[in-house]
Amino acid sequence: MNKKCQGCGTILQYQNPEQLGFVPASKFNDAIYCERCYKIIHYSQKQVTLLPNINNYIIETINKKAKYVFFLIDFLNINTETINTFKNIHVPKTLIISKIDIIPKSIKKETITNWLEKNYRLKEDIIFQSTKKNFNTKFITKYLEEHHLKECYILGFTNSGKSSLINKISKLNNNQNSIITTSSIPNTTIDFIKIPLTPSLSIIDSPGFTYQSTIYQPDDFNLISRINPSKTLNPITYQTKDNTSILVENLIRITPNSHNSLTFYLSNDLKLERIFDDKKLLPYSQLEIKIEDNSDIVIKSLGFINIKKACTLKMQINNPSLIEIRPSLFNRAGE
Ligand SMILES: Nc1nc2c(ncn2[C@@H]2O[C@H](COP(=O)(O)OP(=O)(O)OP(=O)(O)O)[C@@H](O)[C@H]2O)c(=O)[nH]1
Ligand SMILES: [Mg+2]
Repeated sequence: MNKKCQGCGTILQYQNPEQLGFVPASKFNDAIYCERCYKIIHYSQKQVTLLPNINNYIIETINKKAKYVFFLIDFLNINTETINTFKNIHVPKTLIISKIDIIPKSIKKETITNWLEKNYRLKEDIIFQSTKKNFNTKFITKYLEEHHLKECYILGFTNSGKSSLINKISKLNNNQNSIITTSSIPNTTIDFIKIPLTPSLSIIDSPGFTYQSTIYQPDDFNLISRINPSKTLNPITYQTKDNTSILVENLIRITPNSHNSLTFYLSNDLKLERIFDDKKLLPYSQLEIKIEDNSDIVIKSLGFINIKKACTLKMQINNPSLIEIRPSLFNRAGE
């Protein structure tokens, strides 16, 4: 039988250093991890892992095989792409809003749940979880025991925190330290990894779903790690006048056509700047977007911007397909 890497699930091989699963021949017999995982774990090495798009393969496998799925989405990545992927899973499932340590305390969980149910028409159970704060990490094993389930799959887009959560659960159950490789670089987990928790209970990690497109280039490790928030979000509000633009680094420029209030829900490590003239135009075509009262502009793979008043705004971004508009999470009338 093929030997698999414990860190990423891929099949170990010693024939081709350019391909996934490589281990030097001299180390092959004793190897538990592939060279890539070894370098991520011991040297925090960052490298691009380009996987073919296996989103459909994951969905088909799960819909055929799985008895139960926990699907992770973190607060900044709630959008039609992640939610529709959740909806394409046709086995019993729970939605987990992961990394809730990044959600500002002022935003109540019930508000998010109500809004998810209403705006995205979700009927499944929604729970909130943080591996970092050890919040609701026991929920999954408890759920499996109570429902007499022998195993479940943990699914979600890349970087949603699946492997970190499974390592935590494994530590809580059998005091085993991190087995699966985790990192802020996309596509860390390559294939399914089954982790036994007790003789009759297992949890299965999965390769993350990949986004159709992202605001970052796959080798821009600096931006990728800054986009991925490690601390509670500190939303920044700008009151804008005519001709005021807000820049999010050299990624986005946004210019409402009248007085307005814009609140940015993005990683604190991104730099925002208010500018009053046309000097810092970005090298992207200018879009005109009509916004209704109290809407969010979602920028997939980055976060969202709340716009208080109906307006037309100009926006520059490298990839317009990353944008979607939705009724705000903070629309009290809609709760
Ligand atoms: N703030 C915060 N960050 C977290 C939490 N859990 C995981 N992370 C971070 O999120 C990043 C991705 O974590 P992983 O566990 O590797 O994510 P994954 O879903 O397994 O990613 P893939 O294997 O690429 O699909 C890492 O930088 C983690 O440190 C959490 O509860 N809170
Ligand atoms: Mg993983």
